[in-house]
This record gives sequence, C-alpha cells and structure tokens, in this order.
Amino acid sequence: MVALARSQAPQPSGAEASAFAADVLAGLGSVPKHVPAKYFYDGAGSQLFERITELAEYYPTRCEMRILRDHAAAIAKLIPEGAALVEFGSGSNKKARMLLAAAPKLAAYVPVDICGEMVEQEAAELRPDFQALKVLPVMADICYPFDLPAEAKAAPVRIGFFPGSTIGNFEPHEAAGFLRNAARILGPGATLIVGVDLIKPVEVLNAAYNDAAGVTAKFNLNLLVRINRELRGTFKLDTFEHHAFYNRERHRIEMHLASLKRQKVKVAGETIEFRAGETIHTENSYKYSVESLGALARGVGWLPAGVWTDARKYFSIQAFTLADEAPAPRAAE
Ligand code: AVI
Repeated sequence: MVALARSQAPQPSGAEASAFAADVLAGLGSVPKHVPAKYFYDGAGSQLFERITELAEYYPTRCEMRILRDHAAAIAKLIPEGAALVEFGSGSNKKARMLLAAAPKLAAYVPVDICGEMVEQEAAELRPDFQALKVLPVMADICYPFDLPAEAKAAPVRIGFFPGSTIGNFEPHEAAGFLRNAARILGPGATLIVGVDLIKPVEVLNAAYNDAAGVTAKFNLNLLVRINRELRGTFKLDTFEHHAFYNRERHRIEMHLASLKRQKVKVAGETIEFRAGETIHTENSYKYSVESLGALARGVGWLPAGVWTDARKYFSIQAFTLADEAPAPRAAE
C-alpha cells in the first residue's frame, strides 16, 4: 500500500495511468485476485469516502475529531516552540487545523501528499488563518524517503502527524516500513502523532463497513467503474457485490468484490475469468490495540509517549518519540 491520495483527482498522468494498468492486471492475474486500495481514490471515490466519514455507522472520523477536540492542548504539549509539524498524507487539513490552533508556537507546517494540486490548494486555504506559520507543502509519496524543505530541516525538532488510521490500510510490515521511513525523515528527537482505529466488538466494525445506505458498497464498486473508464474494462456492476467482514484472526476488516456468476471480463485488452463467488480483495483495514501498535513502533525505534482515546475506546491518538541521538547504523546483513 502506498499513500492514499484522497484528492479531487485531476486526470492521471501517463506514468500514473500505466502504473494503474500494471497493478490492476497483475492483481487480477493473481490468486486470490486483488487490487491495491489506493486506487479507490479517483474524484468519485474521494467524494464517496467523504460521505463515508459522515455516516452514522462509520465512527472513526467522528471519534478522532472528538479526541483532537478534547485533548488538543495535551497533545500540543508534545510540540516544542519553533518545531515543524509534518503531516503525512495530508489530504484535507481539517484535523491539522485543530493541532495548529493548539500549538501557536509552531514555526512551520509541512503538509505532504501524493497529489501536488491538492496539497498546494489546502496550503493556500490555511495561510490566511495562520499568518505567523510557514506553510510549506510537499508533493511526495509518504511511503518512500522524501526531502523536507530547508526551513523544516532547520527547525530544532520535527513532529510527524499521521491521522485517519490510514496506517491501518497498510499491511503490518508496510506499517513498520512507514514508521521507519518517518523516523529517517523526521530525524533525532522527533515525535510522531498517529490516529489509529482500535479493536472493538465485531458488530460495530461490521456495521461501519456495511452501512445501511450502501455508500461503502458504492465506494467499493467505484473501483470497477474506474477500471472500466480508465482501462477499457467491461465489468458489469450488477454482477459484482460488496462484501466486507471482520477477520478476527488477522484483526482486520476485509473488503472484497464478489462475482455473482461465472463470467469473463476484459481489462486493457486482457481477458480475466471469474468463478461464481470468486472475489477481488480490494482493501484491508487493520485494527490495533494500544499495545500492538506500541510493539510495532518500538520494533523500529519509536518509544510510546502518550495515548488518548474517546470514551468508548473506539479510536486512539498515539504519540511516539525517537531518541535524541541519531540511531546507530545497522550492521551489514
Ligand atoms: C482511509 N481508511 C482509513 C478507511 C478505513 O476505514 O480503512 C477507508 C475505508 N474503507 C471503507 N470505508 C472506509
């Protein structure tokens, strides 16, 4: 999984379009069939995701906003004067605004997103409201090393912010890779503030991904609409069905698109065969405990520094810090 670009998607560039084609053909040619969840977020998919965040059943966004509202002052105590706040996969700046308001002595805010247009636009909207703050947008894929602007590098310390439980859409080894990469980018003495969805009763989880209004189903099926439009796909939408369920062993919601019959579909000139009931696995959304995320973070050098939850303990904001000195270089393997 790579950065989720929840943008008002502009047209994909040639390179993006061919990566999409290659990933879809490789995924549909595998057993079991799968397509990376990052491809949900074209223009329509981003709008559907915004609608999901407002659904009665989808608690994560509301819980995280509530935690930020209730604990912004305590969280902001982790942000020293003159620091730079780096938001990974910033998308909309709704959540960052709450932190920025609580930490007026921040010197710089660096929203990082794979969608350059979106990140520039959000930065422009933020500047008038935070005039003393340097807003320095960066277009980058947060899963790979990227360079921070000089002013952020020059700050005495950098604070990472990764809200939304996007970390849950990574496989655990990818989440560890992200945390390792964030440590390298933020540098010694850094703090990382992460929004993480927690393990909870299975009925609550299943309802959140199977809303009564069918918005999540539409969001899932929109992937086929996108493949039809961008890759000359011939998916018939009424022959596929949204399936989402909590996998207790792996602590994750799985989303799939199930073929309702045996059929052949064309994508970018290739023929893909489906058995009746066969699925395309489209997303995993891992749920953590405070301890399990702490263990993952500790494994790559981050030390737990604070946890805030909502009253029902549905969602958490967790903070981690890095030692002040640079980590010892790893021995050659
Ligand atoms: C973006 N991400 C954290 C959402 C989630 O809950 O895993 C994406 C989503 N998929 C279905 N509903 C929402």
